[in-house]
Amino acid sequence: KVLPSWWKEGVVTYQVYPASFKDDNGDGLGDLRGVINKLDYIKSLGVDAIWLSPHYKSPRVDEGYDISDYNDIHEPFGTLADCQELIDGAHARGLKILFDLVVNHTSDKHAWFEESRSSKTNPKRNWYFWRPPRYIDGVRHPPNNWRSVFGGSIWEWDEKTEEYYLHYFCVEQPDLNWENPEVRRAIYEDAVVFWLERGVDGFRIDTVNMYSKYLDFPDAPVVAPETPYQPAGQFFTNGPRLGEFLREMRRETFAKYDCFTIGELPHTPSLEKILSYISTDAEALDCTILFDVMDLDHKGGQYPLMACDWTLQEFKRLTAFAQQLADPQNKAHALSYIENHDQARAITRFASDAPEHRVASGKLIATYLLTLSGSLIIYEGQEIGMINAPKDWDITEEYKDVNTINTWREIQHDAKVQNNADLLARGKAGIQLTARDHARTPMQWDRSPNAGFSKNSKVKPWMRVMDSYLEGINVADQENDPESVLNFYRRLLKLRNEQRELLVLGKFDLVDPQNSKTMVYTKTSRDGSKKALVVLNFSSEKQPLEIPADLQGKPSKMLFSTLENAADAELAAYEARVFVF
Ligand code: TEU
Repeated sequence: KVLPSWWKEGVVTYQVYPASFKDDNGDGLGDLRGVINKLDYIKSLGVDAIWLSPHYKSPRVDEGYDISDYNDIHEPFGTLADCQELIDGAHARGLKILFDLVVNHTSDKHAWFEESRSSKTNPKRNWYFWRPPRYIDGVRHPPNNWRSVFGGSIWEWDEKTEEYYLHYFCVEQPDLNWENPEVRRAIYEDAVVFWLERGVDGFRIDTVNMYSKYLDFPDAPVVAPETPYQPAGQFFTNGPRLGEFLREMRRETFAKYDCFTIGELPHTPSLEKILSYISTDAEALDCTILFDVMDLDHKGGQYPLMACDWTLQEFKRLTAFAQQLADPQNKAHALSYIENHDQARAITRFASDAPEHRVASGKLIATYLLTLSGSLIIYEGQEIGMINAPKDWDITEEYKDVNTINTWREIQHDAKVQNNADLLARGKAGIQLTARDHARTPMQWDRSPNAGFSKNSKVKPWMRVMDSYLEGINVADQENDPESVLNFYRRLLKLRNEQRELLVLGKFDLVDPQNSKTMVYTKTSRDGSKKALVVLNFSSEKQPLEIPADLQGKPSKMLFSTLENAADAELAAYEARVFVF
């Protein structure tokens, strides 16, 4: 049966991170009632859908990506009834709503795992991966040398049953055994169909390419000889049975509903591989979250959050790569984003958060994202130009993410052992630039205490609020300012709809791949009759405006500039302009 598909021509989704969006009950943690009360605000932006990061029952070791019951709500966030009200409230406003599907792993407090770990003969023992130790010179070692995403071995020793269990992420996030058909059935029923039946319009699917494991768990090559565990992202992803699992999940669940699926595909650089999951022929996923642009400033290396130099040329090349997915001949669907709950703020990373450049940078980032073809995700706070936490925040005191805490502990330890002050300084700088915490500070609503995040002005929010709410980075101030980043997002989203042919569906072509200061591209309508020219100055210096040769002399109109008085042949610092031909 062919169902109508609301997302096929591209939709804009607003991501809500429930812990940090709006605290209605005054306990210092955001909640579902807070989201419900802000539905009109979300609608006013001009987006089509909401993606809600996990709100399920969870010990929140990894902020809800460790789920202990797929059919219940994290108590401080609200109840099942609140959740239904949120789904219905979104629908009443013409918004679709996507939930987060986290089924590579559960929490160690999930009833399935508690049974699994209870004895070697428990019927759920093989719902997770259990392995005996390997002994080297009589000493007990984990079955292989892979390093977990958040540090340490991927194997955790269980005293009671004397075996190791597998966890790619935290110790508290054991990996489910997708090889077992009973497990797959339970996942489909509990985590997927349960919510589709309640009206959810689809899922953003967490770490979707980790379901199928390389069951022999070979050792990874040693790239960091001074530590016992080695980065193994390549081995975590795209295992032999992945395509089969994804097709089965779609057949058994998604295909029966008119829903949209966005799957995270880390460590998947080849177009062919990506298309094997998301082309319409693949019948697996609808589109993907890629990581290449986001990893640019902290890729690889021994410590996860260590920053590295990046170039605008690479940024452009990777954007162009991802935009190929919007090309009809690939029979796929493109999805772009530049922020989410795992990413520090884009203004700080890719433009400038200096007070004199912030607003321009926020509009530059908006112009970049909102002129890309396909679907988009905008992350809460991005629309008001939120920036990274200030450098004077104490890491141990203010940063909460398990990834940051573990990484910082490791760096401090290694720096001490090696008497290496440079390592410590680089580690700190990396965290200040790229830690996930920067995206997780409370949303800045107005100028009242705690930026209006909590109903209770006396409460200490679960994460510190950034003082930048007093410097104009808050919703209320920006509502009243026609030139604010917030109103710019609104205008540009409207323009994107008016110019769908070019901005949503057009063919993307880079004009100046080698230029290290500006990013220039054209968007061509599918019938070839119209073109948009997007010009972005990613530098703090003026740059010449260069119209590509084939467009020179053709009649054109400037759709907008992010600057009030755009000078003809010169781009101001961080200015963005869009023309149509
Ligand atoms: O993240 C997927 C992922 O691959 C991470 O390794 C990501 O690169 C990392 O967060 C960077 O520090 C997803 C979720 O988005 C993330 O919040 C979860 O922590 C993770 O899965 C485990 O569920």
